[in-house]
Amino acid sequence: MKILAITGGVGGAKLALGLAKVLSPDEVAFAVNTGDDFEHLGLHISPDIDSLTYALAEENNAELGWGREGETWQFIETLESLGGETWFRLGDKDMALHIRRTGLLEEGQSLTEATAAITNAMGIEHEVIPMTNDPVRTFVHTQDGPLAFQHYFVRDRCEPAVSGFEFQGIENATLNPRITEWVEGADGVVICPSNPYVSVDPLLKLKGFTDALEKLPVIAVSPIVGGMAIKGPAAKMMAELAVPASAPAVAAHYEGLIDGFVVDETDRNQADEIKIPTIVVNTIMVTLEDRVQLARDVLGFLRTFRG
Ligand code: FO1
Repeated sequence: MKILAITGGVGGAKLALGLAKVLSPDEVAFAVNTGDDFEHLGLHISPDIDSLTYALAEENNAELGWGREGETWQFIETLESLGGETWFRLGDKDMALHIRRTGLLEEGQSLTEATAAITNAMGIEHEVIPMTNDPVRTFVHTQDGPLAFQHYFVRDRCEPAVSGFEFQGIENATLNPRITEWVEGADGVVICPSNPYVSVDPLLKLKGFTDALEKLPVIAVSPIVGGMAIKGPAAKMMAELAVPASAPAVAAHYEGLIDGFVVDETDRNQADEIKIPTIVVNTIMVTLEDRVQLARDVLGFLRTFRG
């Protein structure tokens, strides 16, 4: 079975690892959000690509939810002592990746080529495909005006109430041709449990992406369990957007695009509110086995849609 997995950062990356354990590099590729990218300290930083990369390399920092495990912080602490900007925490090993990517981009490589150079160097065989090679920057609309995503998410700790989102550059951004090519021969698409508004919507808003998915079965896994996001501000955003923070509300967000939905056991009693075929399984991924089991459940569900 050949599928495209769509993912953002932390939550989605967990299922991505499960899928990578179950499917070979010619059976699954990962399309990842780049709307969180930003220029910082002269570096091009791609947080969701990095979360996915570290997850696939099984080197992600589990307690932080981002960055690399076994990290040290000499650089950022020294930068602090020199009066530099340190609200965005960059670990010593993580810094090497940002410097390597920035160097490759400055040599004229595309974000896709730079990402491939890094994933290859880290022994990752599966393809990590940035949603576009063009600049797209997510802004969050708040009562005090638009906020660049990392300022909202990290500097302001997701405290400002959101009223909407904007993906600057999305109109002129070209969907990564590798995604179009991969989808050509695919049997289905899995939307991993990432934030629908800021991690998945940027991909869906790229010209041509939803058309490319038209003829394929698309399954989404709810990132909301029991009215809460496992990680991140999705539930808070939904409340601020006057949308119920519930699995059915996420299914409704993807209405028209998805053919099937996956909800956690916790939300079994809400499954019948969802108009499209829905399965109820454990979606809370603590162990590697949880990740693999969810991947198997999702793939089994996807197979029921193959005409
Ligand atoms: N998130 C934080 O909450 N605090 C940080 O200091 C931080 C640093 C950081 C460095 C590199 C990186 O790739 C991600 C980092 N993140 C940090 C997470 C990042 O903001 C989020 O992963 C995404 O942008 C949202 O998914």
